[in-house]
Amino acid sequence: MKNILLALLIALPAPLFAQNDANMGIIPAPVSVKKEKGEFKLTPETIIFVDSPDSKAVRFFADYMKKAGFVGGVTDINQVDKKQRSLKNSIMLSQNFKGDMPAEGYDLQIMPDHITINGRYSGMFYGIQTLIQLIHKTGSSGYATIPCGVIKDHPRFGYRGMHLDVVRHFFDVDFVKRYIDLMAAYKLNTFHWHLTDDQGWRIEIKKYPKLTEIGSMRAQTKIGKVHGVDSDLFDNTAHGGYYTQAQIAEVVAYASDRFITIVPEIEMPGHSMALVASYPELSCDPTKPYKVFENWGVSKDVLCPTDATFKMLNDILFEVMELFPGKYIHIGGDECPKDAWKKSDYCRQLIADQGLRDENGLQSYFIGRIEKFINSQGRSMIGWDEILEGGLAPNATVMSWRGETGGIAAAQLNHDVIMTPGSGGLYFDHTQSKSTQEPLTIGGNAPLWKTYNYDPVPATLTKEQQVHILGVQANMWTEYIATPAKVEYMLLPRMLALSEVAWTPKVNKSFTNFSEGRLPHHLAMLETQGYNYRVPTPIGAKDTTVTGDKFSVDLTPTVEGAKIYYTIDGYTPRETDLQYTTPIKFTIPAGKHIDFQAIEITPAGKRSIVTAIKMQN
Ligand code: TNX
Repeated sequence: MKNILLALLIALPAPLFAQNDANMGIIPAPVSVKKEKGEFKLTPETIIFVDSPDSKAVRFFADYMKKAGFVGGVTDINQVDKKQRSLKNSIMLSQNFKGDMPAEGYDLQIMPDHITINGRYSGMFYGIQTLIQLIHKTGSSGYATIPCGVIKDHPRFGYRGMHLDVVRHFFDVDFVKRYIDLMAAYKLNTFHWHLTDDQGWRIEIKKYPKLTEIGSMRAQTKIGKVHGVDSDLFDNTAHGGYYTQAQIAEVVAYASDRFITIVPEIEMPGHSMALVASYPELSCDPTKPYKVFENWGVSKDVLCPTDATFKMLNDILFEVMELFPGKYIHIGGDECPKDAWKKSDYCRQLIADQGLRDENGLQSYFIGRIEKFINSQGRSMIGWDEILEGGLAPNATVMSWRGETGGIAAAQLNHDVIMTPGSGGLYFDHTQSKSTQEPLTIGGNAPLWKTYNYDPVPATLTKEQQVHILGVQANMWTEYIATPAKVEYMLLPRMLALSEVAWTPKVNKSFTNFSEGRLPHHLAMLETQGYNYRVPTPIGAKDTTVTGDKFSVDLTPTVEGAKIYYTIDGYTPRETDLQYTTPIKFTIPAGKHIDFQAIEITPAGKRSIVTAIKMQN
């Protein structure tokens, strides 16, 4: 038993920082942490008391502990005779405590002889996530230990989102669940599932089977960048996939068990070439041949605003709403070229009949009609910030992606807003450093510090308008991300920074404490769980040129247990080179230079990019 606990708890030796760190190593940093002396020892005899055995949070914890080798299960405290109750060596999960708690909040008390978590629904779940992060293995006692402290916590924002584009590249149910696991561990609560686009249709719609028969498969895929050197090269390999309704239901339930709501996105009227390829009669020119888009960028083949189109979209949305019980349905609305509408007599007539100004007005008319249907079903609509152009639909929530301008304008119109600007480091398809050693990406630069420092609430808004900022989301567009390993590389560690943006009070944030004090342990834990991630370059190492005759290089690994290797002979460092252990002093003769190059390699063999400090005199 003892050994099982040792082997399976995702525990690593209690790191020094956890003892020193003011946040006890927790990500996202809590609202308040009071460290206490001592530790709780988790033993096979520990009793887990609960007062709501059937709640989702309790079931999650019971399942987690079982997988970790703890066979004791949970005990309903109401079934235990009052006189026989002893809290000694117990963990008490209480949802029926007296008093108020901020939304999604929890209190966690760890004392040497017992632990208590008070929290309701997601609040209890987040208390459990924090507790799991605090479980460490010690060398001496052989049991897992949890450092003592008192934590009071609740999120800054109610909407804490992570998006995944499963169209440009398809990812199967198992991977989507893995992604959801990560979100849950870091207290994100909304999964924006981008299910349809020009390059594919990924959700079974019973009434329109051609959507998946035709629309889920593209014949081939663009190689490299749209405007790259060989911009007319394709891979000659079919790519596709879709989720059956049963699979969707499975993922919705899996997410719900982890207090994650899914926002499904069905793109319209643009980004819908897969739909047009399946049902050409919904385009403005049904005589044209259409195929599922094989290129990246924006296709000009969009939906025509006919009654047939609205009927089919309503039918599709109806099935979508049956599958996804959440409040929000995302209808895209972004990047809709108006070329096809401009050429269409039907559209010209519709603009005149409806008294619209132009094609932008027609886009508003389109979105407005869809919103009416969504609202009639008791749901709310989200759209990308283009839905502001030509007039905003009355109840729409705006997702601001082209900077914050759209979000600010929408909040000033008293509409709800979710901030997700690419300029704020929230486009996780952007590169994580300016080094040419980074893998192919769409471009842009979104280093970890940029994501971390983003603040979703623009100072230009009044207090009343700021209330409309529901929260924040990062987006994972996958044009240039074809594999699960690369999704994880682009996601981690930036998603941990996002989690702190979404959860932690601004005054508690510190990039140095996050990246140097807490992240190294989390990356080591993620590694033991089999996740891929980008190994941040060692602290103190960056591409730079310095001039002078004397230098000292002082580096620290960014992942617990990782090693740094270096060269000074111009060769790329690797594990066969000298290991960096202590600061090194260099003296550079006049007119000479030395290139100090370093690489960090983790216990599992993951490698950072190579950084070079050119020291010249
Ligand atoms: C813009 S964000 C898009 C996506 C692309 C993404 C690439 C948005 C509403 N539209 O279609 O995949 O840029 O970064």
